[in-house]
Amino acid sequence: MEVGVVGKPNVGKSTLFNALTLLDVPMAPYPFTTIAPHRGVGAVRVPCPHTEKGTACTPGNARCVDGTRWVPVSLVDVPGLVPGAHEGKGLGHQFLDDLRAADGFLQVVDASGGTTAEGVLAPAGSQDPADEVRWLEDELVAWTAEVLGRDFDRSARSLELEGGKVEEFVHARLTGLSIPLAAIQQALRAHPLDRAHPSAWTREERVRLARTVLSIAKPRLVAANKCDRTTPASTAELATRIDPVPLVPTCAEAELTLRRAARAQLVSYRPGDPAFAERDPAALSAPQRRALEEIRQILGRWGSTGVQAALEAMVFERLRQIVVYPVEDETRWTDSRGRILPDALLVPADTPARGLAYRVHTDLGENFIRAIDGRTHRAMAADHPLTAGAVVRIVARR
Ligand SMILES: Nc1nc2c(ncn2[C@@H]2O[C@H](COP(=O)(O)OP(=O)(O)OP(=O)(O)O)[C@@H](O)[C@H]2O)c(=O)[nH]1
Ligand SMILES: [Mg+2]
Repeated sequence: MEVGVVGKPNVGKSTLFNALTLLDVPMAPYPFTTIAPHRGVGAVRVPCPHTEKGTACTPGNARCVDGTRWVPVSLVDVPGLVPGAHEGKGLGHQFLDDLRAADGFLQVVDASGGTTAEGVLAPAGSQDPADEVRWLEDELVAWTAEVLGRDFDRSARSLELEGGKVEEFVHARLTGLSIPLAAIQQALRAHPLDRAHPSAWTREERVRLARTVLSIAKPRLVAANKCDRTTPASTAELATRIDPVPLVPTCAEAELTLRRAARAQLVSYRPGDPAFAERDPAALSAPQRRALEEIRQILGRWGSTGVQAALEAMVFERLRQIVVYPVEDETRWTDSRGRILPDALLVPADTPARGLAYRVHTDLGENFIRAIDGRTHRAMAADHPLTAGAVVRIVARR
């Protein structure tokens, strides 16, 4: 699973990415600071089931802090996108190709309306952030339609001659964009297209199809960034205007400052917290104290910096992921080496038990007999849908 951080230049994508990953990719107040994609790992929070057992866990892939598991999520920060990117404007094509593997897009906008479409700073309120939500979708659609349209007529005619399923044909055209076949089936059902004759589809019909495929397969969420320069009322109003794309107000700069200050042991702060505390006020310089005071006011007004909330809304609500815990002993919740709840895995909600088995190891999936619920100790069939926080033992033939 990978989340793409996208948007026009100079809105704070890299700042948000650095805050989530604690990496150090360049950030600057001008467009095209980022010229190549950066990949990193953030984390989302879930309550750790070890608290139900009253014993500590032995986390492997996802650390556990005070009963909260921080489950890793891959992120990619890409260069800013400008209108016309699908035709190669800005860093267009290269950028779009770097997003092929992304399962969803976290679009960062300058909610204060102080950045032009090309990423040049402008007076606050002079630009409408709703515009960039619209044209970014249009760019992504145009790019998808272009990928779909490559060699379309010739291959459509050969499909018509040789026979074959139209959804598989569309799926094959979009290979590499990691779009599940089910999403294409769903999109095709929503369109009155002549399924037997794709060669007769017009360009406009292909663009409409691409738009539906994207809306199903690549959910978006808007991070209304630079919220330190806006008000809750104007952000709420923006949210209604970009509906149905959901919005979370963020202040990436504040989150980055807090996480770095926490790393340097200057403050106690956990990502997503509504507050922080200076560890040793006497150790702070006057500018540091002023910066922290400003951040305290932002937290007071917004409840949090919103950065962690935005990633979690993306992963849990938009991408409908849940965290599950495969174990080998369903009573003690341990693996073969006695480690308690070693793995916390993100999987799509309602993943069948056998799907989790495959995720752990192909052999486990292929030799699946049944799964056992670690709480009720009941057996689950292969197609039993898993729910959030499930502790599951997979029983397989050896
Ligand atoms: N006021 C305010 N400024 C911010 C915030 N987040 C980022 N910035 C500033 O916005 C400018 C651009 O930040 P970047 O993270 O480099 O933006 P980007 O979207 O990655 O830009 P490109 O890579 O050029 O596309 C920097 O000067 C940041 O300090 C925020 O929440 N509030
Ligand atoms: Mg950048």
